[in-house]
Amino acid sequence: MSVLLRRAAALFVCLTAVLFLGAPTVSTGSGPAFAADLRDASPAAEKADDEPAIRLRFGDHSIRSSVMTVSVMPGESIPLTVANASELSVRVGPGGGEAVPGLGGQWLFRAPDAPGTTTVTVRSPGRDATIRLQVFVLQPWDHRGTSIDGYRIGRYQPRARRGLTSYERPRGFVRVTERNRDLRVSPNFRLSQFLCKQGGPGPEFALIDTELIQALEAVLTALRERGHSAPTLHVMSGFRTPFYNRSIGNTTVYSRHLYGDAADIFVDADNNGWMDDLTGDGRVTEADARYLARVIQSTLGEGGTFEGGLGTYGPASHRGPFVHLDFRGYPARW
Ligand SMILES: [Ca+2]
Repeated sequence: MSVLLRRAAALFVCLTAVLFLGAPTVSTGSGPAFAADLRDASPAAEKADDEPAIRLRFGDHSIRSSVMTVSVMPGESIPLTVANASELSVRVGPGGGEAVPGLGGQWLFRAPDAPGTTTVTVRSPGRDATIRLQVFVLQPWDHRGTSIDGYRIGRYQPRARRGLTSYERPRGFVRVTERNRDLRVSPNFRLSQFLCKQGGPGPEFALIDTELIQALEAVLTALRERGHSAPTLHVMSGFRTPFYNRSIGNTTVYSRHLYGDAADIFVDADNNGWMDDLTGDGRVTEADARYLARVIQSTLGEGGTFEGGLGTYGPASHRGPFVHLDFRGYPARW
């Protein structure tokens, strides 16, 4: 997102917060009815199996799965709207936070003041639809020092590449615990699939990006439509701390893995730890990675409109072919 867009979004959040001042503080209930919405007329045939019948916006994100993850800062207020349902129930917890109904069918979610994990469940009885948001309340970090609670983070570049907000230093991290590490972050993915490989004896920290997870779900659906019945995608590498990224020999200081919106993936329906033969030619080569990249490209944006990174890699001695996907904010192909 451009700086201008980001400022507009910030202004919107401020204005929304003003609208909500003085609203009653409740965690459940029904929002006011929406005016008729032209977008209601979109054909149902475009919907994927997992796609819910209500269109939920949580801050900047349009939520496209019945289960999705979002990350927020402690105490942060995020506007929440559903464009095509009048009767809504919004439930928060048990990890804390609250949801307040406001004007024009909007709700305002206020995150708990302490880092941790909570949920927001939005239900429309009229449309028989439910969306559950897994909310990670990030542990704030000011980038002084190089570790949090003994977990090595390393250093992020203080200057955002190209001035893009996507390259600004993370405001905080998901604190990974035994309780949340296997949480389902979407219908077909778990938090544990995206954690940094550095591990450690103490607490771990991570970043997980909503748009990345939504894209992986969409790609999985597209693969299934093409007859590849994988239960999930194998994530070879998701989040990496700058410390870990350096330790495995990477010299790039702006890798999208550091920002939590990159994944190195392959299709592994037979679960043998290696890319499947997607092209059906009896061999597993870079052509299979290119097949996957084409599916990703056509799912995320025809004609090169996808504003992210997409690259293929052929097999090496210790691993098979794979595809790198990220949400850097501008198109890059290799
Ligand atoms: Ca092949």
